[in-house]
Amino acid sequence: MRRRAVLRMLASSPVLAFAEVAGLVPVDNLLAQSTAPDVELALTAAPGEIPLLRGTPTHVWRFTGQLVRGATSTLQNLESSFLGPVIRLRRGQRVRIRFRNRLDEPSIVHWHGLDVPELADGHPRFAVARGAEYVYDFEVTNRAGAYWYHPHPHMRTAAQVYQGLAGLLLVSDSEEDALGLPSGEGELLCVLQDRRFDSNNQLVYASAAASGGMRAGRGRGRMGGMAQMMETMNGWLGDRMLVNGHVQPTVDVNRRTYRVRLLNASNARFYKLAWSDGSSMTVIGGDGGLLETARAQRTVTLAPAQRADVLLDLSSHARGSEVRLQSLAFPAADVGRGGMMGETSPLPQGAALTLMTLRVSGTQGPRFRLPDRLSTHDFHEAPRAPVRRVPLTFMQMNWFIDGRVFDMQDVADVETVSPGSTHIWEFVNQPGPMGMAMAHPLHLHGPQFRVLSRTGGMPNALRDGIADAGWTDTVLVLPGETVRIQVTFSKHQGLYLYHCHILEHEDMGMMRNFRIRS
Ligand SMILES: [Cu+2]
Repeated sequence: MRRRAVLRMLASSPVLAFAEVAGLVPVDNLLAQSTAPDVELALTAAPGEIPLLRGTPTHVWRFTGQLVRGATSTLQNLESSFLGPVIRLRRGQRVRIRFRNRLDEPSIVHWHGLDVPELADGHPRFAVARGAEYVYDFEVTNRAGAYWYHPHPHMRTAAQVYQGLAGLLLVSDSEEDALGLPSGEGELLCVLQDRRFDSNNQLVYASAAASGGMRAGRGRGRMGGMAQMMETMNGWLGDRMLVNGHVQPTVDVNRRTYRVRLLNASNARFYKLAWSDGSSMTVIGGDGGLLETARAQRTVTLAPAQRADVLLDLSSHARGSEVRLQSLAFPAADVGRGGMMGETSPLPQGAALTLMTLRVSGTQGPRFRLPDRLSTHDFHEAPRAPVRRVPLTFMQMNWFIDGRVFDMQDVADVETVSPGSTHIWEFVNQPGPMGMAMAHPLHLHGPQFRVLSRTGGMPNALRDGIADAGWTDTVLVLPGETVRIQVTFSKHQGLYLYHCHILEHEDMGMMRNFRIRS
């Protein structure tokens, strides 16, 4: 038997899965006997401290990485940031990641956007306790693109990400190499987040007080329980903007073309991104890598978990000029809300924001000439694929997917599909009894999918910035809209998740399993 086949067999064995979860068998040792990975990392989640604001350092939870095997360029630490290291992988690499949990609560890591075997996907039922490890083995089959990683434990995803646990995972391949896109200093990685701080520079998060999850005395809100509940229902918003873990940074740039790789790693905030000088948002890629051709957009709408790959040409900008990355104002109602109470967050959805400032120096750098064609997509519409209608609703003070909420093991018949099968899922964002609805970014674990159509809904300021042009893993469904996606499910069998990526919604149960089974 070939070594790869042995690995697959081991990885899909239910006995091994149980043993691994129960910590009975050193699974990694078993696997190590059958094959050696191209890249091996250790990734540890632990409490830490970061000087974020003037004065007292901020307590955070953070991933730190160690390279065990592979090129030194695999891990890139972001300078004095709470974010995890940027993990750079190549398509085709076999990867082993040893996750070590040093938090006082269970956790597990999900590789957002990657199509990996069930045991490597980070389902909450695989969460490990403090002191325990979980070993991931997978092969990178995704196209080049900006993916990311974050915890996925039951009902604690929002709090753990908010405390700082997230990082970029960049995949490259030969198709992307051939373009010669700006790299090195010509590549600006921008992880967008919002946070709220107390007067002692500590993170404030609502449900921490309710669940007791955050360490005593740290970052507790002082609001009433009802207000906190409403905020959680609508998604927790911060009032300070962070890029790569820095509060509204100013970055010195040269007169050249930049590849700006944007990730919205906020729990709940939506961005309507634009450059302050009116420069075009030249979009070359989204969640699932490069588009076939570039698109010039005035704005880019980025819902939680979504990515955008954008070119910015500063080659003719004047020395000393500044370009700010902004989120333009839009009506809060365009995101919507689930509660009946008024706005309680200090900086509502749709407030005009400055995320970072680029300060142009006199140094001239290379200008990138955009090719007519960026990449080739192997996509064909499947008009005869089965259609599943998936209503998104607000009832009984909770968010539902097709009338159900999350249950660790539960899968409905309509949520069971065969490996490699193609389906059309139609997300219908139905206003509730009081007309209440919210924009939900729906994420499917596993392969990237395509948006076929977007209909209905009221005029919405966020719609202009939605491209629906390429491969995606998180589709924004605005209030009142019906969005059809075509998805070809993974060849890997097992239990996977689909959920809203407003992390408070996910933790409230706006998440379901789907099962891939032949
Ligand atoms: Cu949602």
